Amino acid sequence: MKRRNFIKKASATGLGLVTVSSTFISCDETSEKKEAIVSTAKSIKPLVIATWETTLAVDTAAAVLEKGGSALEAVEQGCRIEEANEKGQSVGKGGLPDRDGDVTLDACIMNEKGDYGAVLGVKNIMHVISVARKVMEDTPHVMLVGDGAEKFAVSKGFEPENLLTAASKKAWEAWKVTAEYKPIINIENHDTIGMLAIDKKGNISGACTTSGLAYKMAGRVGDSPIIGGGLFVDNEIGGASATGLGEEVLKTVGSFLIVELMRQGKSPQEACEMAIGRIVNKPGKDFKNFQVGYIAVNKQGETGAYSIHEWFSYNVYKNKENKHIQSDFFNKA
Ligand code: SD4
Repeated sequence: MKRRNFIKKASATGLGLVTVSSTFISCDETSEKKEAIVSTAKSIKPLVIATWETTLAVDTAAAVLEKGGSALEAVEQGCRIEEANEKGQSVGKGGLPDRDGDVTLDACIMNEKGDYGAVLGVKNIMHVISVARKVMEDTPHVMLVGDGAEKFAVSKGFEPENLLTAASKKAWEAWKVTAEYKPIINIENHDTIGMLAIDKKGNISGACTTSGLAYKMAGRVGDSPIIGGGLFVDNEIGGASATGLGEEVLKTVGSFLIVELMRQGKSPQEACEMAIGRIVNKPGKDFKNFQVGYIAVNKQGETGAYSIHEWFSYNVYKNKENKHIQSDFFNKA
């Protein structure tokens, strides 16, 4: 979308955007003049959207925003709730392990400046979302993997601990009886949390954290910690996050695709639907046996979500209300 149209559209939504000359704010490819968009603080209502039924996580993030905290702080604090929730077997402590019985976590975070940090395949550290933030803020890098990420976390004061709970160990032992793995809808007990927030200043940030697919091959990494795959944020346009079979999200660079479609003028809902379309419309794609779900938000605070199958839901905090919503989905057959 052209900058001028975007400004017009934003003004029509009552966000009270103003333009000022600036040299430090980016402009679209065609504009000769550099223009900045500054949101007037009064007009912005904080917003949070997160995958699955993550009510407490969303409430936690919303509380940060209502107190005037940043979107970045909100998504980190929100994701930490799920990482500490041992009952959620796809995130943090209590996550289902890989085939070898090791719980390995992936996470990433992206701020309103377009900075990004991620950790991949980390053992023994529960709050990997916070480690990802440290990678972003305290290193010249964007990704740390495996032992290096764990060492870095420990150097930053994170306490190593065993993440395999008795319940997850029991589930893994039951799985080992047949040791058959194929990605079947919901076998992963999906509850990877992807979260996007807009703070009172109008800034957008996002975060995503997961233990990945249950009983994955050792070393396997999915979409969740990969920029543009499980998460992407562009503070001038919006953000998107993914859950489900990471291989399919990665092959279509799903979250980046959604943000780019919004840049071209699609609503968050239309963009999520088109990104699911990219997956299911590939020739011969047997999408009946796997799930992918997307959430998105744009700069105007409009939200969208879509999945291949039903069994996808999300939470939205808007106008001081936190609602759990069943996503619309593609495969209605
Ligand atoms: C992955 N997308 O590792 C993650 C899995 C997931 O809920 O979303 N689980 O592929």
